[in-house]
Amino acid sequence: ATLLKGMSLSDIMTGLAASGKNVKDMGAYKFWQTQPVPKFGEDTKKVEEGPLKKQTVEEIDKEPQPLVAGFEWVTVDLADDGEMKEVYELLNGHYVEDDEAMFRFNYIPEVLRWAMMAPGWQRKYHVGVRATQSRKLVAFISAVPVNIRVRNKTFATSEVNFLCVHKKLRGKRLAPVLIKEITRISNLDGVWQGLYTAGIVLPRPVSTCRYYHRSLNWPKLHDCGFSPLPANSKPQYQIRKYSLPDNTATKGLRPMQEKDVDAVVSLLTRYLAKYDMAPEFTAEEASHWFIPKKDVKQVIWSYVVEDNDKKITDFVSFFCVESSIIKNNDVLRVAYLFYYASEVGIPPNIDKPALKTRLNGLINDALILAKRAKLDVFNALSLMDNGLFLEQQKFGGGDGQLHYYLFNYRANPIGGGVNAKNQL
Ligand code: MYA
Repeated sequence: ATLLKGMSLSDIMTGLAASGKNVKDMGAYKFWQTQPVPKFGEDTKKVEEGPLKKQTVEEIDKEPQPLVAGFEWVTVDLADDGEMKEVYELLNGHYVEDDEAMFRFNYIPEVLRWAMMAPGWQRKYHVGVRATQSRKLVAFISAVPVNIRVRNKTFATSEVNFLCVHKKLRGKRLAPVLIKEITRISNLDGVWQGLYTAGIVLPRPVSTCRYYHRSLNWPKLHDCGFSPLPANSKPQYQIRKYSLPDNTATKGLRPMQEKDVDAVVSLLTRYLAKYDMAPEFTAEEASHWFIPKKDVKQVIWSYVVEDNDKKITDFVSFFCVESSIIKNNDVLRVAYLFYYASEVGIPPNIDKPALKTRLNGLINDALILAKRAKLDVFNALSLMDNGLFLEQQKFGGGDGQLHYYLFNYRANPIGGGVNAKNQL
């Protein structure tokens, strides 16, 4: 999973992946068929949206399920540098890889702190499994609270991320036990819905996006095998194609500061209103997710455009997650487009040509700023209004997909063409 992104539909989403290459027959999902999630093949007509299963806190087990002999549950203290290092090392060695095992996410402690210690975080949601004898951390799962709006209903969720089982313990059905434990902990807090993303197909995505990539440092991407040299091209043509100006062009663009938080929340809330699924940000959350922490390695970059009347008219943000290049011990510094908004794109008065021009300007500036921050490639998904700039900004379609899931919530598909209201 990647972090919660601009989780919203657009007119360019690729549709549901119910026929994707790695879909199993429903009966083969031995665990997922027991869980409150929609199944493949059901609900082909429009459904009433809402929870699938209703329970009360009294019905929930007060203790975790026992683990197999030799292993025990722990809560991990991410405020402790030693324990943070253990989580970092588990993920660095065993977390998500691409299909060809060339790259593996390298979530550094600064990013893990940003992702898992967001407003409302609680230590009990940082769940680990240790080998009783050696004390080694061998599995992990986490969640943070997120309020999510699906069409006109907003509800509390646990956003689950960083599910990881040590390579030597794979295939032993430990993942379902971790998922049930994070569900139990959420339920005891009165949280009944979950939100998560994964590269694999599970029953059943509410939406599916494709990854797009824009080179910032073509020679490095070529050397590590990320970007092939196209037929009939030469390295210098690729370098020229992806070259960028030294300076940004949008008048009034500057780094977002704490004093901008309320204006950004207002702008973003009004902008996200056009999508069928989006998180709701409080000022505290916006400050956490968008403003870089002092004195630590920067993980988030956020910019606003301030006009002559000191009004904030636009916002754009991206974050960095490294990937280890497995063959040579180097890392790729990967930018991910995060949230953005513009006054010209707010319903019901969207000026689509003006929005297209504005977003192309803002994203081009984001590319320049990411390059200046020494990031190697800029990723974006097929969501929000990204279709208005991906091609013009020289993003190319990747082979990765990201599936979005809701736990214990029945929802109609969110994606292009499904609901005319979603189309710009
Ligand atoms: S997505 C990132 C997941 N992590 C990785 O891909 C890292 C590398 N891989 C591993 O560490 C392991 O392969 C994992 C599976 C841990 C993924 N999401 O224990 P097993 C099902 C959900 O024998 P292992 C992220 O972090 C699989 O279909 N289920 O398998 C978001 C099968 O079930 P079924 C998954 O390979 C996580 C069962 O597990 C995933 O040893 C959101 C096999 O178990 C997956 N990514 O371990 C979790 N991968 O038989 C759900 C496999 O039915 C949260 N499986 O096919 C739900 C909401 C909960 C909160 C609710 C609040 C109310």
